[in-house]
Formats: sequence, structure tokens, C-alpha cells
Amino acid sequence: MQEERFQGGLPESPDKMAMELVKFTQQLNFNEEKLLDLVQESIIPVEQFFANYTCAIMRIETKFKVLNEQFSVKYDGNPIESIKSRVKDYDSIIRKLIRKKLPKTLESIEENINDIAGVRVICSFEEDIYRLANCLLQQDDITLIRQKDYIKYPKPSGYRSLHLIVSVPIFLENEKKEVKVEVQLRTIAMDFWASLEHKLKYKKSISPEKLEMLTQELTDCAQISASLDTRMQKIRNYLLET
Ligand code: 0O2
Repeated sequence: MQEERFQGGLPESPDKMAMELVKFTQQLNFNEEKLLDLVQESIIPVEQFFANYTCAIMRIETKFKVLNEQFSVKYDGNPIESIKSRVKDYDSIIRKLIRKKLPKTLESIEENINDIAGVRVICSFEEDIYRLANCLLQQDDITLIRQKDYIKYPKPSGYRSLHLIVSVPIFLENEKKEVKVEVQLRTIAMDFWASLEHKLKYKKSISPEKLEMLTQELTDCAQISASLDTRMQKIRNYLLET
């Protein structure tokens, strides 16, 4: 069903797809009921596709919440400050497919776009990031697809975070499905830096000179933030030992 409907590629947005179907069926003189059925039939697979990612996010979030509870008892304090999750919006997915010159089909999205489901876990301390990541990866229903450690190896811009692409099973009405989720683990300082840098990236109205100056300033801030994380970790370790 999915394959038949989207062989020609996905439209720019589900709304546009619905409008195109309405126009098409009006030309064919379909009655309203038939038209609604057709719209429903076409939209449901897309909605189901995205719903799977929402379910996968719920599974991963629950795993981190359980670990947070367990760690809070063992290590005297919650390692997780907050969890932010999102399903990538349709426009960003299509833009990424175009950028990577990939086919605009659901199959292509599922296979090639790893961050449709994103879970960001914010911790106070760097060591908790690795502890939580190891605990997640040890769970027997989690498969690690790819790991990028931008904490040990920061990007030239100064970006730091631990990225995991994992696959987690979700249990649907009649089937079990493996779904990919991108997990980003960061400290509060890393998140603070990345949020500001992200804003700068999307700011169009800055002159090239100002942009260069702000980029350099952010690179300096990244070093200060990395040093802050190290010093805070040392203080915490001292407090835990005494
Ligand atoms: P958004 O809006 O945050 O979702 P891939 O996704 O695998 O095709 P890549 O570059 O190999 O591409 O992935 P990588 O390096 O693991 O980074 C993907 C995500 O990490 C980005 O998602 C950002 O969220 C974050 N990220 C990576 N590098 C930077 C950086 O230099 N600065 C900031 N602020 N964030 C970064 P998206 O898709 O860019 O956007």
C-alpha cells in the first residue's frame, strides 16, 4: 500500500498531498465520500510512519527515566537534569533528502535519515553522560548503529556532545518494528553553548565580518565551557570521595 501510493516520491508536505488529491478526484468527478476515503488511505501510512518514531522516543525516554531513578538512589542525586525530545519536522526531512540527493520516499527516509526521532539528555556532569550511555547500550533490546564522541573529539567549531544512533523495538498492534533514534547526551554547559551556536547558524542578517568575530568568540567560549565541565567534575569527585 505504502509503496504503491508513494512510488512517484513524497510531495512537499502532507497538506499539499491532500490538496493535490482533492484536485485530482474533483477532476474525476468522485463523490465526497470516495474522496475522503482516498485522502484517509493516503495520509494514514504517513501518519503511522511518524507515529512509530513517537513511540520509539517514548521507549528511550522511559529507559533514561528509569536509569535516572536508579542512579539517584545509588549516587545521591539525579544524573539527568532534563530530557528534550522531538520528531524531526517534515520540512527538515525533505531538505535533508534534497541536500543528500536521496529519493523522496518513505523507504528512503527510513533507511537514510537517522535523526527523525531525537532524544537529548542533559546532565550536570560529563562522567554521568558515559555512565548513562553505557547502561543504555547494555540493554538487550538496544542495538547500537553508530556512535560519535564529540566530547573526546570536539568539532572544530567547539561543538561537544555524545551522539548515539540506536535501534529500539516498538510493539504495534500486529507487529514488532525496529526504529532508529538519535540520542544526544550533553552537559548543561555543552547544551548552553550548542543552543547559542545553533541560533547563530540560522541568523541570516549578520555581516561576514561580524559572523567571523562571533564564530571566534563562540570557539573561545567552547574552550571555557569544556574547562568548566572538567573543573566541576573534579569538585564533584572530591565531594563523593570525602
Ligand atoms: P537539528 O535541528 O538539531 O536536528 P547526519 O544527521 O548523520 O546525516 P551528521 O553531520 O553526520 O549528519 O550528524 P552529527 O554530526 O551526528 O550531527 C547531527 C546533529 O548534531 C545536528 O542535527 C545537531 O543537532 C547536532 N550538531 C552537530 N554538529 C553541531 C554543531 O556544530 N553545532 C550545533 N549547535 N549542533 C550540532 P541537525 O540535523 O543539524 O539539526
